[in-house]
Amino acid sequence: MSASKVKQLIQRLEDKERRGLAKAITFVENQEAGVAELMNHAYRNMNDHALVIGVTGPGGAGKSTLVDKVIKHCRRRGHKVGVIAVDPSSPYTGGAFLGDRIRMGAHNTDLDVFIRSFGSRGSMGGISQGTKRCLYLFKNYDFDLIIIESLGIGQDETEITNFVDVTVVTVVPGYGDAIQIAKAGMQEIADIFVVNKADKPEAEEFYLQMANSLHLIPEELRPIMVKTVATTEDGIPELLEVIEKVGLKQRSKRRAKAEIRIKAEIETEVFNLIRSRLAGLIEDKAMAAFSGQATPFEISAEIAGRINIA
Ligand SMILES: Nc1nc2c(ncn2[C@@H]2O[C@H](COP(=O)(O)OP(=O)(O)OP(=O)(O)O)[C@@H](O)[C@H]2O)c(=O)[nH]1
Ligand SMILES: [Mg+2]
Repeated sequence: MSASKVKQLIQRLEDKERRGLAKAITFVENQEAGVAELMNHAYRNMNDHALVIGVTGPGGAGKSTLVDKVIKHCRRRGHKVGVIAVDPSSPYTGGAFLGDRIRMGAHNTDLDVFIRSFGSRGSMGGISQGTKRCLYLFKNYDFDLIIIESLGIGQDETEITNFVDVTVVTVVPGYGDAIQIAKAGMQEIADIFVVNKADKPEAEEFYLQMANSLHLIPEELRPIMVKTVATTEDGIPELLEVIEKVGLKQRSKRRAKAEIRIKAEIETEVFNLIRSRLAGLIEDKAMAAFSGQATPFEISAEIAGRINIA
């Protein structure tokens, strides 16, 4: 993209124009020239207005249905909502992109709801570079709530907690027992545990089991449990109430989370840059090891030695 086009796009972000946001996301996704300028601008101009919620949990737990109903209830209160849905890029269906678009389709014509789906390809653990950049772009706008839906089953999701104010982990009866959920480390990342599909006959026992296992966690750290039936909207008002309450508390942790997040992000970014720059050199040098001229250890030490840190 030419420099003047990038300037135009930046202007559209400044004007908080919705189509400009869609365009910026596509531009960033395609990694065209000029992305760095746009992202630097977007990062510098982020506002702290929106409460950012992460909704994670195993596939099929009802995350999208839940998010859809949360949007509906937020719109009734006049809140503007942005959604970033990270869906597994399943090789069988080509990704759940369409599924999510259709499920959240009721809001397609509403300008104060902006939904964007991503594949999870290229992500090391739950939240991809694309999602992060998208979040920074969203934060240039006036959304009251930004929701990130991501597929996750525990440990690999710890990263997301530093990008959001409130982490909602969605579980369902039949997914496994409370012990398995504890083993996956889900209660460590959850601020709120949603037991969805509470209409299922086994839900009550599952809920009690979960509540019991959470009792071992000190009260100030213990996730709050909410029962929902996303399809019928049962429990959604209660969930919103809890989100608001937890959100107020969690906003004070923004600085601490930013510190962890920024370090991790720079690390990822630097390693990616170095990796792409060194790819050719490593390929060439590998031939030397292959023909017996040097060992892989000697070659590694030589390449690493080229990076001079004063
Ligand atoms: N019985 C029942 N079914 C539900 C409930 N919530 C969602 N479902 C159904 O569960 C299925 C999966 O729902 P989704 O909202 O797509 O779940 P998801 O967690 O977003 O799925 P992925 O994005 O593929 O991980 C759909 O058929 C929903 O209609 C619920 O509370 N009760
Ligand atoms: Mg979904």
